[in-house]
Amino acid sequence: MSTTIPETDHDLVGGPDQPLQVLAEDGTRHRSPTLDPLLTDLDQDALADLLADMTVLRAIDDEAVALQRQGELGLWPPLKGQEAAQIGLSRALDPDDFLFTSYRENGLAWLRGVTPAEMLAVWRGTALSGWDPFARRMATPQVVIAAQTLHAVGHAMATRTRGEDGITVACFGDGATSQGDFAEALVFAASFQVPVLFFCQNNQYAISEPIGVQSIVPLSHRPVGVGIPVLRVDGNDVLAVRAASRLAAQRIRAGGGPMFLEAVTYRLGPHTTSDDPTRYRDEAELDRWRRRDPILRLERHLEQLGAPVEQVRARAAERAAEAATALRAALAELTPPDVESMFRHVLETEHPGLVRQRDQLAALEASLGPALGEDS
Ligand SMILES: Cc1ncc(C[n+]2csc(CCOP(=O)(O)OP(=O)(O)O)c2C)c(N)n1
Repeated sequence: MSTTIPETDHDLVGGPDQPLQVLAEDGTRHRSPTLDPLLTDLDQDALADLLADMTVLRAIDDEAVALQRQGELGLWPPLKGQEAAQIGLSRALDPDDFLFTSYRENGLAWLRGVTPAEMLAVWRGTALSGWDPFARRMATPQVVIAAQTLHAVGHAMATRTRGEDGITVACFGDGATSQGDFAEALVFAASFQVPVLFFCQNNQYAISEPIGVQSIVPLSHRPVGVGIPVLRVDGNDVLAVRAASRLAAQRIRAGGGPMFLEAVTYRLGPHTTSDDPTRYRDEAELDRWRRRDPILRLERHLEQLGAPVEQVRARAAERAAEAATALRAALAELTPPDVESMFRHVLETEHPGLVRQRDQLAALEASLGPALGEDS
């Protein structure tokens, strides 16, 4: 039996599901009765800062891709195109708020003060986990798709029980919404009115699976079914994401229960540096989304405001170059761990199976003699 795959990509074409937008593609400012009241604090300098933030994220991402191509990193999941979503969310949160993310939110990690060495360690293979989650108020990247949505709900329940301030945010992609973990997290959050924000960066693909195959309705329709209110926002519009994230965070902080925010965006690069996106999407689609580039859009807006855009761009480029240099320099701090350490933090008490594996590995290593490239 053959089935028809729906063609829709639920993008920005209008209709009742049109995402909230403040900046049009050409940089023109729309009136948004929902979002405008949350943007009154933004003067030209604040807009220039947002532009610089996005430029920095793009630079660290480009640099990390280059490092991977030069053999310095094993893998990298590019965030290019998703800068507005990550900056918009980040700039709406309080330092106490706690984030649970997947592997693509390296921009959020950067803004949480994760150091370049901490960020690169996992991708270089010198650490099993990158940083102290409590110091950064951000768990280390989750690779098991959607698992962090459950962790976030549990964390949010715990903070409420302990009477702590701060909301919990679960960040994930469109593909994660197809997982059972996500459905369980939604139900639990709704039933117990948990102070959690579900933040979905819908970048249109779960590796090669387009959104039209994953869901025949916008993803933001799903939480409504369990009683979680939603916002759907243009994820390439940094002002809209910032305002919508603030709105959601305020509501959750005030005891309003969970919320779901879908940021409709696009991954301009490959899924990871091991992926070849030309096998599953065409140039025309890419061009369409390049025109919606979040950085260009804010630049155009600044131009329309009569801001000194050349100067703003130059300052942003300076910060971006510093960040990229810091990233490359961090490689020097990353030394291979002692191999035996991978057995150390798995279980609290020693387990015979693990001890056997550790001894087998030690025997294998000893039988191989000095490692390749080492002076004998
Ligand atoms: C439970 C589980 N199933 C499958 C995979 C393999 N996998 C890795 S990334 C990915 C796609 C995730 O897509 P999405 O949630 O949209 O996030 P994005 O990578 O687009 O940011 C899949 C299926 C996995 N890591 N975990």
